[in-house]
Amino acid sequence: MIRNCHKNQEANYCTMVIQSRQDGSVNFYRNWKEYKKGFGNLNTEFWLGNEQINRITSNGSFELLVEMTDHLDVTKFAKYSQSHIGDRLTQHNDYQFSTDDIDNDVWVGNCAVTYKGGWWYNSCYDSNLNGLYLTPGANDNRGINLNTFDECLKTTVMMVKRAP
Ligand SMILES: [Ca+2]
Repeated sequence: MIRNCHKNQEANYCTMVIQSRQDGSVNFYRNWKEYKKGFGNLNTEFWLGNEQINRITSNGSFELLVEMTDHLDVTKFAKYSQSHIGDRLTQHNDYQFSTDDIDNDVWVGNCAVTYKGGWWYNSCYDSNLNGLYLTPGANDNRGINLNTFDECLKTTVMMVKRAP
């Protein structure tokens, strides 16, 4: 499940799935230790773990691909490139990872507590893919959000694609 090889029209490539939200069956409001080790169920929802994500992304170039659907079943993809060898996803854009018990954001409060997730908050977010799993129309910014969607999201899959 974690390692998926996709065939698309451009090329064959393998990706490592690092996060999946599908149905709200797993609680993502967790502490630093749990985000470090990873949690959830590989068949439904999970966070692979910052330790493993660091290992995957600390050596060489990679791309982060995110596939998302909202509650109207609109699907979008986002792609983030990371070309600097040694940069780590968990320090993406110099935004440090934060959880309810470890506050590394630059805001005076703790974004992870306010927005109920573990994430690369700054002050506080453009995305919140580990936020609360909410029902449609919840109008609640603690949900699973990306700035390009009006509504909270129904599903997300975050994938790391290593450069060849
Ligand atoms: Ca803070």
